Amino acid sequence: MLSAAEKALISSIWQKAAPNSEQLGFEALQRMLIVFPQTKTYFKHMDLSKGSADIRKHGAKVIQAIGEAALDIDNMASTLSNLSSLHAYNLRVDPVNFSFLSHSVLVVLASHLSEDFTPEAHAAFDKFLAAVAAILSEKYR
Ligand code: HEG
Repeated sequence: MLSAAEKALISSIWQKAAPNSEQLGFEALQRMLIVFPQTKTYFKHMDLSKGSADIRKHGAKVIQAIGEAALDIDNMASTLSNLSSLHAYNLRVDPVNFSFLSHSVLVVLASHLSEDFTPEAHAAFDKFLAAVAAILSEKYR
């Protein structure tokens, strides 16, 4: 459950990140694939060489979905419902992998937003990403 203060922090962080979101998404996805190489098994059909157009394109899609959830936090479950079905029924992404992506997104936000990414903002965004992951995992099995 996100408090009103946490929702305000998430919204403010997203507003700062949004203008550069495609780059952020690319960096986060690339970081996940390098730091947690077991995640590569889901992307065998893509060019996973560093800086590839596939990583750039997919990273942009992922961060856009995170941004849509952030813009309408109170309706996150319905915003993400189709993606939840996709990940559970079609892609069958083991839910453990969501924490790898969340970690990577947090590191990239910290590196881009620097002092704006306060410990309180970090905590709120971590909680938000955990909520996104819970929604994307809830139809699994
Ligand atoms: Mg997923 C597709 C979002 C975690 C593996 N993911 C997608 C798509 C979006 C998305 C928007 C495109 C859907 C479409 O084309 O209709 N993914 C998304 C979010 C998160 C996440 C928001 C977590 C916050 N995904 C995730 C993780 C893995 C994964 C952790 C695996 C380690 N996603 C995955 C794969 C595809 C998508 C394999 C299909 C890629 C393709 O073939 O185009």
